Amino acid sequence: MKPIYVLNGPNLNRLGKREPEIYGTTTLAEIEAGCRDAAGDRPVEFRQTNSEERLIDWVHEAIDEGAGIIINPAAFTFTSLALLDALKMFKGPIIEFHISNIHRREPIYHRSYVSMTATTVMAGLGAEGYPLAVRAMETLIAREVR
Ligand code: DHK
Repeated sequence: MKPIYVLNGPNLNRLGKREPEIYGTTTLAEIEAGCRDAAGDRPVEFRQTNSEERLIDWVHEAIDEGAGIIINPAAFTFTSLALLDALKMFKGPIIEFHISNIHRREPIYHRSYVSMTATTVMAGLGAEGYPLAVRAMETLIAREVR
């Protein structure tokens, strides 16, 4: 069974302490545990980086090895054409995930490059939304949706 890649971008390693009024107090380790629990038998590659290059390298890896990508690109959502170009090459379903509702925040957080290729977008559910994204991904994989 091919793994689901759960990829997290810059500053998300600070979850738990970072702007709790926006991102809550759940840590990335707790989010990872929730994703693995929700995935059941499905293998999960759960990663975080503050590096755009590394994030793109993991998307390339998922192109060859993965069944689906759940990605919280964080600030790269609004800046990286390179990340968009990488995701465009992925043949499986892509869930763009944001802990906060980016559309209810400052205008700089409104225009997502990733949304131009993502299968679907989940935003504003808090950290508790990650396991829901894993379950949603399983249905997208079963339906072979891109
Ligand atoms: C996380 C970030 O780091 C911000 O740059 C995004 C996103 C929102 C989140 O809600 O998970 O704007």
